[in-house]
Amino acid sequence: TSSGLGQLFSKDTQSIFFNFKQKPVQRMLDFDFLCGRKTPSVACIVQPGSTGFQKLFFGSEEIAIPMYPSTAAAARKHPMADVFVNYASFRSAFESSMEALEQATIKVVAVIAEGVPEKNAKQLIAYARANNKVLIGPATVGGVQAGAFRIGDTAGTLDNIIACKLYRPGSVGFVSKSGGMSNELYNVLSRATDGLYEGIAIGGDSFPGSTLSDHCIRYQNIPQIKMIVVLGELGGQDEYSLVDALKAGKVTKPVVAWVSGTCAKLFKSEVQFGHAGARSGGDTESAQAKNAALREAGAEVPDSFEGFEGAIKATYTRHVLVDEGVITPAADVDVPTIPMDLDAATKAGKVRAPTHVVSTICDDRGEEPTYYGVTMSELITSDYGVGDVLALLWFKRKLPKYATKFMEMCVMLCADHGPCVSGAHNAIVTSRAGKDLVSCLVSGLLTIGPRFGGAIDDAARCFKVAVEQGLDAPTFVEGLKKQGKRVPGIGHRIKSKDNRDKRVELLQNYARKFFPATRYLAYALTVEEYTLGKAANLVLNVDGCIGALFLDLLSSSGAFTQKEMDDVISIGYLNGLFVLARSIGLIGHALDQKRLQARTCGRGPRAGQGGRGEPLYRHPWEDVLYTT
Ligand code: Q5B
Repeated sequence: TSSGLGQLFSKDTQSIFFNFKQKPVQRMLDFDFLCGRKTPSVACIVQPGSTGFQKLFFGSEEIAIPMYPSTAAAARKHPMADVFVNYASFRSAFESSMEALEQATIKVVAVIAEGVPEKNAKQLIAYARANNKVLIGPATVGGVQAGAFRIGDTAGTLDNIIACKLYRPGSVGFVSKSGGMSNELYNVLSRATDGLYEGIAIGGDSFPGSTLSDHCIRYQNIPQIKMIVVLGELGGQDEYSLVDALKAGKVTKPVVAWVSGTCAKLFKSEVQFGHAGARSGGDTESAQAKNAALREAGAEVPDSFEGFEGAIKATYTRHVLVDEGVITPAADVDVPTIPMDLDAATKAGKVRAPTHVVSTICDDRGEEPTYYGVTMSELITSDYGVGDVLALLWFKRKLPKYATKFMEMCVMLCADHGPCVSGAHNAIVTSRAGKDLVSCLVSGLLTIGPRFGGAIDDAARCFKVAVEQGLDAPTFVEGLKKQGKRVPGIGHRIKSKDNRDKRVELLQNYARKFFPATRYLAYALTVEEYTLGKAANLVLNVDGCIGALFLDLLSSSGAFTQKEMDDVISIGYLNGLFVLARSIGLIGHALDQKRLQARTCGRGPRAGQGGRGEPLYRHPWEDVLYTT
């Protein structure tokens, strides 16, 4: 048993923290700093499947705490860390605690999870006792040695810790079942005595890893503890082991005790309080019976919880300790100020910091995300389409249905134009090089530019200026020629006067039917008429058509001011339509290559390339003119 044990913790104690939770680890480190510890009390973190480190604060300094995938690895690297703080869920608390108990270097295991099956708790208890280890919990907040070491969230906020003077040791050993009530009692002890030396919450389960008497007997062995305070509760028989220890003289230091739950007698039927073990059972399990037994065994037991503080104070001062010189009350020390986390300080209105990012198009913080104020539910129930989403996220407004339908048409018609265009070719070559989908997509997208697919914005810019300046087509085209520039939106590698681009025809027809005006399109067609006089392939291409029609949409829909229209064109929104659309096709081409089964290629079987999909692409020598 742990009865032969004394101190569990010191100012040098280090722990292994299982299942990283940022807040409790940071709280342990903040406590360290408050106590003036030189080393952090968390030596490392165990996070199954992870390695590396976690960044946390030790005072105002940022430190990196190493992370290991298993407790065995952590214990090997940190043999001095003899406390295991287990924040695993109730589902994995048993396995992880057992693994910790099996490590020779780990002496104390605190299991925070509630709801650990009693069968598993009993196995852990049996193993711990057989191996002279201390198990705290399950269902515990943990424990604290004032001025030295804190388990997880024990004792609550830093304000509470400072108010209760837990940053320096007092003379009282405290043990309770409840973690929440421990906080209350640390407060009481700071008022009624020179404060806590060590406090343990054994947890509220029916089978706690260590018992009230285990810790009282341990406190008997710790010279700095001059008196013991115990807070039990109804249910179970644990308090009777303390009665026995008192009667057997194993605990001779003054004990002030109270067993809460006396009100259970007022209920006609059995009652269960917050803890799994806190239910009124047989008579001996009642708070009244246990209080009487403790009183009879020599503990100081008040008549009610209200009298508890008075009883503690009386024992501390008059009856036993200060008056008889057993205790020289602990002197107070200055506590360092722990810098507040920026988050907390901001929430409390104590600091203001400029934001680094501004976002005006969406919000994902509320109950449901919104696109420019429109909730996901509205998007779905009101039959919005991709064009409406583009209107909200790109143009920050709702647009009429004919406009959003037009954008959807652009996306649909530009989604693909065969495997031979530069974007698709790149995606195919990349896919055949065994690269991942995103690499294939990106390599294809990177070909989009002034020659391929990315001429929409420039076409819109040029047609806009030409119309605003009243330039006729010849002046416009020849003006660009003088500058050595091609007309954006004009010309195609395979389309021509006699082989028209169906996409351009479909878009024009739609706009003529639904747009309030199509004067920019009309202008672009005069340009086409002129350039076709030079060469048959100098047609208005899909980029030029979309550019001209978007000018019509912006200027005639009534949804944009002149300034907004100017912004859309000068910023360059419109190539986005081609990028978005062609991503669909590029992904298709990349997947297509990967899906194709291994086959025999021109130069014999595809040996040594492994896996499915088309083989690595190599351009044929015959197709290269070597001129070196
Ligand atoms: N010339 C598109 O040229 C292409 C001229 C011109 C004045 C022009 C060319 C061009 C402007 C950019 C543009 C979007 C490179 C095209 C698209 C998406 C796609 C693609 C697909 C899909 C084709 C021959 C003679 C030369 C040139 C002159 C050519 N264009 N003059 N203005 N715009 N257009 N891009 O056929 O005197 O002999 O020196 O840059 O709008 O990308 O399907 O493939 O969906 O994926 O290679 O539809 O037009 O002609 O370069 O041999 O030039 O015509 O100056 O004159 P070509 P080149 P000269 S849509």
